[in-house]
Amino acid sequence: MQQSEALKESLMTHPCFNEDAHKKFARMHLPVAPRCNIQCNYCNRKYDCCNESRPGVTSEVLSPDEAIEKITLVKEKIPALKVIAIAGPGDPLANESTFETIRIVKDRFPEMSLCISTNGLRLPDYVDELYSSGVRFVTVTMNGIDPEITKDIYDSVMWNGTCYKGKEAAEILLRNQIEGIELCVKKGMIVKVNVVLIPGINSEHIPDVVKKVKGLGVYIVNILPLIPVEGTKFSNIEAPTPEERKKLLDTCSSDIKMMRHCRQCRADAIGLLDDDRSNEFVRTRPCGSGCGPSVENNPITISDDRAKRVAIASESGIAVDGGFGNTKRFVIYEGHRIVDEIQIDISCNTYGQSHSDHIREIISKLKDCDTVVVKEIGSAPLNILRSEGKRVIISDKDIEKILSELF
Ligand code: CLF
Ligand code: SF4
Repeated sequence: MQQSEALKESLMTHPCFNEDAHKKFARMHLPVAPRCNIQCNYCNRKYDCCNESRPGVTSEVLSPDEAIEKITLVKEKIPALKVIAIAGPGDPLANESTFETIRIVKDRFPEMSLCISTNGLRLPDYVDELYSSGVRFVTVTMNGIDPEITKDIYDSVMWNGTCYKGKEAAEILLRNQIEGIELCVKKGMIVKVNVVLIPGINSEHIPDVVKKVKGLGVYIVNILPLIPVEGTKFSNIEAPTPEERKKLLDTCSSDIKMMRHCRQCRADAIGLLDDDRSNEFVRTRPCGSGCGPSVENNPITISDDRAKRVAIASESGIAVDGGFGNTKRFVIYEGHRIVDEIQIDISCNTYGQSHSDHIREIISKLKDCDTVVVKEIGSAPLNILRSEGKRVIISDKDIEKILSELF
């Protein structure tokens, strides 16, 4: 379908789809989509760290209302803001909050271009809704067009309530990616395909992917180098060299426009591609991985009613020494008295879906507690606990000190 004049204009100011725009115009990612419906073997969203910059990482997960509020703040400080995007930290189309958010953005900020980055699994189901909510830019991450190859890239695909593995999983994903791209193109949306270059797995196959997506009407292709991330199946694969990537980009550029200026940004990136300003706008900055000085010390008010039943993450029993997602136990206090102990099985705490299940299980085990004290906590559980009215104290002090301050 022909691009409308308005869409051509939006293309002029999109920093990713148009290289000339990336030094002048800014984008803002809204991290409203924590869940994912597939597990890629290179993805680990467990490490929710403000010091790390790569897709899937965010310093906080926002509710749609919080995201909208943040746009107003960012717009004031960054007048070059032209694109509002949802790119995780999970898959936008696996999260209802994505749709709620984009509907409000379209209404409140009609001057912004809307952009979505997805694995494509649910794309055929949502093309109409995305279009009617104003989304005109869609990125699909598609790492291959041969399920024999991609079965080694995806650990699992959750489809219609069933968890598929191996070639069957790869086939379902591919079928939906292709159908979704075709539907987007038919609607007149501009589609980019991201391909993660994984040495020894899909390097030789990428030129075929590029030819195929060109035939589907894709506008531009972005070949991203694998980032080997701790805790993933691909953590031991070496990242491709810049030369390897450049060679592929050069080979494929005879077929289609190639993106060469991608910065592999975070799910909460804000600003010009070369000048990420997300740190300026983070309200809380807790780190789930335990790295860096990210402990947030909440002031403790004596005689707070909520401090009746206090769960303290502590293995030593002396100090707060456990992170929310990796402690083996919470000791439960009422006043200075230990009244219970909650053991946490951390053997199933890997990454992706099982990590999310683990976090949900801990939250449910703490449902009777009014206050939770941990050494560190990721923003997703922090937000949930706070939304349940619990007080969360992040501290590494001795337990006695914490209790004296509380009671
Ligand atoms: Fe974000 Fe992606 Fe939209 Fe750009 S990023 S959703 S298309 S507004 Fe851009 Fe960042 Fe590369 Fe993505 S530099 S990771 S390509
Ligand atoms: Fe889901 Fe894969 Fe994206 Fe991770 S990289 S959020 S597993 S689609």
